[in-house]
Order: sequence, then structure tokens, then C-alpha cells
Amino acid sequence: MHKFIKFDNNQITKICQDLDVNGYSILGKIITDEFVDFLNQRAIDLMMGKIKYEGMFFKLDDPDGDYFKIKHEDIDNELFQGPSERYKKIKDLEYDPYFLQLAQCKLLEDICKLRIGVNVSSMRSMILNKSRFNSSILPFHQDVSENWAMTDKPNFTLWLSLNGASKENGCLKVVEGSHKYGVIGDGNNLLDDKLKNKFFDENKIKNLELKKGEACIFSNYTLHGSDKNTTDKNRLGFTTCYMNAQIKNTKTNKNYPVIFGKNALTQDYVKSLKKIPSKVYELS
Ligand SMILES: O=C(O)CCC(=O)C(=O)O
Repeated sequence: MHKFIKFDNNQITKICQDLDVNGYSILGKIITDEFVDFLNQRAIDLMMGKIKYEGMFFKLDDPDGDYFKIKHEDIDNELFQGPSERYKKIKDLEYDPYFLQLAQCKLLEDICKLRIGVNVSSMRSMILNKSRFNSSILPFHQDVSENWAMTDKPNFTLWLSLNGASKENGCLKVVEGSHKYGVIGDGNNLLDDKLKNKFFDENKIKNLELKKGEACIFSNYTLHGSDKNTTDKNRLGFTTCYMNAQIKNTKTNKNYPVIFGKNALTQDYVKSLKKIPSKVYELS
């Protein structure tokens, strides 16, 4: 199967320039229709329990579609709970050989080399579903926080649409230029009115509408979020958050799954695993 679209050095340089200037960059189509359809089906099969990995992280959306009722650190309820289209997040995709192949594609390796270096890990790699059944919003936030138990901050995130992302189904929204503010408050949320008044500019919101197989990258300092899905089709995205492989979790002293460089995961290795390895934040 032909899987990846080729990018030349000029395109890669432009992508990185846009990311620096605007806090996000539109990559366009990065994988073939055949491969994206395959991955989209795989995401559905994971939600429906047709493909199973022991220990994989699953998180259901709130039954009432209320983001503020979702418990965020709820380790006991972060496993598969039976087939459902209402899973909001499925993590640990570094350990699926096909999603790993996407996270490790040449284009992302080249972007990582320019922004991070050769040794790169993933803070998280996941499917983000906006269910057609009463999905919640995702308020504007940054993907950096002074409260996270990490030795340093992640760098940027790839967001790839598996089946089309539009304003109607809750595509990713970013606040252009907001990456330049550094960590806002303690990061990772923008619920404080004073901070909102200072840093949030409604006129700078960009809806990143993407066709299936198209992707964008955004700085982890960029304010981003998404609205409810108002259509009758789930909105499925795949993301990987890239960072320097030296970064450790400070509670466990563990490193994160390596995507590029020394000790990088391989498809053969992940295929040989009997279950998802213990999480970086879990004391084993
Ligand atoms: O997919 C979404 O709705 C939001 C994405 C997001 O917050 C992320 O990728 O960090």
C-alpha cells in the first residue's frame, strides 16, 4: 500500500516557519486515501473492541456532553468499557504498529530534526473522537503546564484528520500567535477571566478545517480547543505530541516512548508486546 505523500526541503522549511510565526502550520495531505481509510477503520475497530490491547487507555465523553463534569485524573476508569462510539480519547497509540508508522513518517522526522533534534519521544499519541452523540466542547487551553510532572515542556503536536474535520463537526480551533505568550497562568486551561482578557483574542481564532488525510501541526504553547459535533458522523483525529527524548516524568523518573533516534520503538517490537507497557506516570 502506498502510504505517505512526499515533501521536499523547501516545503518543510516553510512548514516550520509558519509554525514559528503563527503557532500552527497547515501541512495539507500527508497520507494517501487508502492509508487514511485503513487507519480510520482501525480507530473504529478499537472503539468497538474488534481490535484489543490489554491496558490501552480509553476515556468516555461525559454522558451529558458536559466537559466540566469529566474527571481528568481518574486512572481506574481509563480502560476499555465495552463497544461505544462515545470514547473521547484512546491513548497509547505508540504501541499500535500502524499508528506508530504514521507518527514515525519521514515528514515528521524531518520536522522534528529541525525543531527538536534526532532523539524525540511522544508525550502522548492518541485518537481524539468527537462523538456524533452529545459530544462535549474542549475549552481553549495550552498543552504545557507548570503543574505537569515533567522535566521540560513538549514541543509541538501533529493533528491528522481521519475522516474530515469541519466547523460543524468540531474541528480543531487555534488562537493564532498565542504561542508567543509563554505559559499562560499555570498553563493547560484558560478559565480565569483576568487571563482570558489579557491573552485571548477572539479575532485571532482560526478553524482548522481538514479533509481526511490532511494534517496540521501546532506549538504546544498555542491556545487551542474545539466545539461540539453537530453532525451525525463522528469526528476522528489522530495526534502525536513530540518532544525531546531526554524529558522524564518527575514522579516516576521514566522516559516517554521514543519515536525517533536512539532506542526508538519499532513496528516489530510493538507487535511482539503482549500488553501495553505501564504508563510513564505509573509507579511500577
Ligand atoms: O481534537 C480536539 O478536539 C482537540 C485537540 C487537542 O486538544 C490536542 O490535540 O491536544
